[in-house]
Amino acid sequence: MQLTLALALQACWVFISHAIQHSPASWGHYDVCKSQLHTDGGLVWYYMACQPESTDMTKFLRVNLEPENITCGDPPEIYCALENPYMCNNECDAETEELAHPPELMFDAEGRNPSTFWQSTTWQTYPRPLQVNITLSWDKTIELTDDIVITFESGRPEQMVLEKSLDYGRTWKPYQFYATDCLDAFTMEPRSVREISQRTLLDIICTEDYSRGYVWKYDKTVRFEIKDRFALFAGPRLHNMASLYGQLDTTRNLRDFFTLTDLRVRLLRPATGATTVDEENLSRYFYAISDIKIQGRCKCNLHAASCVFDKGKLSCECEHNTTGSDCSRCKKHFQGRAWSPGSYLPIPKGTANVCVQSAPAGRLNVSSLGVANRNRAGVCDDVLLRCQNGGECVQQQRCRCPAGFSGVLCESERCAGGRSCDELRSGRDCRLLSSLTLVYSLTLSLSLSFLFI
Ligand SMILES: [Ca+2]
Repeated sequence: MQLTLALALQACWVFISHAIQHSPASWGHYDVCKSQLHTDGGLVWYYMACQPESTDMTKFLRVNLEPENITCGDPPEIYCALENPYMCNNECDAETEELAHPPELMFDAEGRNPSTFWQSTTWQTYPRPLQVNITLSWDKTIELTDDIVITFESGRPEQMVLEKSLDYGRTWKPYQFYATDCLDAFTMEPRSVREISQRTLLDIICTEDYSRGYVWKYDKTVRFEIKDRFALFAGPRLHNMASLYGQLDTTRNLRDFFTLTDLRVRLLRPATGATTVDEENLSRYFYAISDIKIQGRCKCNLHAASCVFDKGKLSCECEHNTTGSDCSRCKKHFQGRAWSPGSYLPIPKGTANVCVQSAPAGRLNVSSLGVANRNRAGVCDDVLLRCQNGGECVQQQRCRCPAGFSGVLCESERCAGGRSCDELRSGRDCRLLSSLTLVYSLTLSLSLSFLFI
């Protein structure tokens, strides 16, 4: 009996999953991103924020160095160790593959020994500063999802700024300052990311954590801490991403903080390992970087689950009737109301904010459109997202459905005796529908909770 019950339960479950998969109308206008998972109970849909997966963004960038001729090896040079001016066994020659250190070696696969690295010319122009800008461009807005980690093969710079651009390199803002002495270098009090709170998350700080001298020569990395900032909302182990997503949904400055089109590493003063520069041995001073890690995703305004790299350019595969490389506008003929980003929180808490079909000329009057545009798109309204079958839209947040109808927009008919009308029509016998609805609701809740773990 129990086996029969389980089999019937599973059959209904598969049928319901199938119905959901093939009937977008089940969710009305809320065809948010979802993925199918196999569980002990059968196939299950997990609903999630509509955004591409986080990935290694260094595969898609273009790198540009200033000054142009700052990479070593033309003409060939000999370098000495910072710690010992008489240990000069580092040779750079751009014409010889084994001795060349071009910029792309900052982004190749690491893990080999010795590591591969980009290297600058030496500080032969001293006392003029040895400064290098490394600009990384995506030609696309992206969002950071993990710490930026720069690994130096040379000593870490004594002064450095990480900057970002949101407008393809036209204007720049600092992300973080790095110095052995923040007051001296940038007239800023030294701070650490550990001192940042929810209230001060957007502060731009100068840190001395990553600029110590050569005595700590095994400290090779410089970080920009993304996860520590996420943790202020999502908890130390990022277990409460729903809290972070809730904040991102409502706080534009916070969203923009992690968003960029370009990054710029400004190397302002190389490691000297001392308070004075040894002018007799300037070939001890240079920059060398073996690896830069940048984890992120395409910014698609929560209207795309994937992003493609085609002909050297990233672009979102827009859903919800949106278009553009960031899905930042409605498609032609789908401008029935103002474009809005989707929400991080999936249904039932969030909304996909789909672009809706433009009404035929004359159907809408200016004042009703004005109302629709002023209000952020909700679940329902009286213009284009009407509750169906006599349902009443309550504060644009939900449809109050009349008896006999259910669904986000009251679009589904509820049949007598607890049986689904669709099933009655299709001739399937699923007497356990009411229990299944409960199971389904529970599973969906669990799915949603699972997503945020
Ligand atoms: Ca490398």
